[in-house]
Amino acid sequence: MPTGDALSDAEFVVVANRLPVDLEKLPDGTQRWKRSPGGLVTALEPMLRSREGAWVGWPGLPDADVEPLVEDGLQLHPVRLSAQDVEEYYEGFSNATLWPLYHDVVERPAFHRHWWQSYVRVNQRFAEVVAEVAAKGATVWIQDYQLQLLPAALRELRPDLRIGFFLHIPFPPTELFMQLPWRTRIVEGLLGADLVGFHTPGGARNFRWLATRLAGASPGQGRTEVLVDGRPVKLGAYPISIDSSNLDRLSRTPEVLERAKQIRADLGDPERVVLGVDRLDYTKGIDVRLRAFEELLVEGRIDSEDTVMIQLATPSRERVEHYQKMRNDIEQSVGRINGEYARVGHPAVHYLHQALPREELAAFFVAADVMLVTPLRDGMNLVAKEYVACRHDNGGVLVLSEFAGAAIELKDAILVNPHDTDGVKNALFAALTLAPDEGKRRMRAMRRQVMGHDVDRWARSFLDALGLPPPDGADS
Ligand code: ADQ
Repeated sequence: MPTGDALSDAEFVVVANRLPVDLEKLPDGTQRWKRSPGGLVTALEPMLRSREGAWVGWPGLPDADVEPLVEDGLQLHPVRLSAQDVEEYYEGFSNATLWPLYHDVVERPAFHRHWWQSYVRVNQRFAEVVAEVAAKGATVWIQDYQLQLLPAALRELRPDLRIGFFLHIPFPPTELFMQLPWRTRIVEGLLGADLVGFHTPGGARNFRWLATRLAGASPGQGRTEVLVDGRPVKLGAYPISIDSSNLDRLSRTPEVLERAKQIRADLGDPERVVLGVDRLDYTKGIDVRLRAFEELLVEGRIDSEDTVMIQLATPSRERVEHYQKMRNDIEQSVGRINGEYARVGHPAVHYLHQALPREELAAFFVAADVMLVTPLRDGMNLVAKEYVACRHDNGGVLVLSEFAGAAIELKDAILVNPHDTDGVKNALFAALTLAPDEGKRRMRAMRRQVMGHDVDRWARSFLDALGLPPPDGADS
C-alpha cells in the first residue's frame, strides 16, 4: 500500500472514531490491516472514490504509530490514541458517560473531569489531522458521539470547510442532557457544523431547544435551522438504513437458503424459532426478551419441545464495567432457563457470544419465525431492518421496541414497550400465533419501506442537505 506525502488534499473527508479497517496485532508481534466492512463504508465508498475522498479515524489499537495509507483507492488517515486515551476518552467519557446518558440513563453515567479533559484533547487531535487532510473548501462529514467537539474545533482551524455531523445514537431528552457538567461545551461543539443530523425528529427538536437555551442560538428559517452568530446551522432527521438490495439478494442465494434449513434441522426441526441478534449491550434489552420467553415457558403457554430461542450476541466493550456485569447476568439467565427447560441435546435457549459472517447471519434471519428486537432505547437499530430485508418470502414476524428509532418507519411490526414485561410476553405470544396472512401483510408493508429507503438514500439525503453535489456519473 502506498503511503506518505502523495496523500491529502481530499475534497470529501469522512471522520469517525474508527477507520473502516482494523489494525491487528499478530502473535509474533507484527501488525496487519483487516477490513471491517460496515454499512457506512459501503454507502460512502462511491462518494469517497469519485472525489479524492479520505477517511480519518483510530485504527483500533492503542499506541499504534501508523502512516497514512491508500486501501483500494481510499485514503486512510490514522489518528493515534494512547492506552490512556483509550481508557479515558473512549471507554470512559464516550462509553461510560455519553453512551448511558444518551440512552435514557438506563445505566448510571459516570462523570469524571479527567475523562472529559481526555475527550477534549482527543477531539482536538482529530481536528488537527482533518485540517491537514482536507482540501480548500472541502466537505467533511463527522460521525457520532465520540466526536461532538470536532465540528467547532475544526471550524476554528479551517473556516473554509463545509462541515456535517451525524449522531448515530439517540439525542436524549433535554432534562437528562442537562445533567452533563459540560453540556454547554458539547452543544457549542456540535453547532460548529453547517448541518447536524439525527435519526429522529425528536432528537433534532431536543437539540434545537438546548442550542437556544445553552448556546444563545436564535431561530433561523423555519424549524430546521438556527442561527449562531448569524451563521445558519441546519438541523434535521435522517433515519439511517442498510444496504437493503444486497442483503435481499444474499438471502435468496441457494447457499443461504440451504444453511437456513440446516440451522432448523440442527435445532431439531422445532415448530417455532425465536431469534435475537445484538451487539452485547445493556441498552438492547436482551434480558427483557429472555424474561418474556422464560415466563411463557413457566406459564405453559409455550413448550420448549417445539419452540426454541436463539440469542446471537457480538462481544462488545468488554473492558467497561457495566458490560461485564450485564454479560454475567445474561449468561446466568440462559443457564437458569436451560437448567429448567432443556433436555440433553435440546436446549431451550441457544446462546452464541460470537460475531458471525454476513451469510451466516442472513441464514439465521431466514430461519427465524419471530425476530425479537427489544432495546430500552436505540438510535435506529439496523438488525430490525436487516431481518425485514432478508424476508423475501414475506415470512417471519418482527417484534420491535417502541423506543428504537426504527419503530417510526416499521409501524407494521408488533410494537412493544420493553419496560412492560407482560406486554413483551403477550407480544411474543401473539407473534408466535399470528395468522400467516396477517404476518405476510405486515412483512410486505415493512419490506416496501426498507427496500425503498436504503443506506445510499440516507447518505444522499444528508449530503444533499449539506450541499454536496452527487459524484460524477451518479444518476440521482
Ligand atoms: P449498534 O448499537 O451497533 O449501532 P445496530 O444498529 O443494531 O446497533 O447495528 C448492529 C450491527 O451489528 C448490525 O448490522 C448487525 O447485523 C451486526 N451484528 C449484531 N450481532 C451480530 C453478530 N452476532 N454477528 C455479526 N454481526 C452482528 C449504532 C446505534 C444504532 C444505529 C447504528 C447505525 O446504537 O441505534 O442503528 O449505530 O446508526
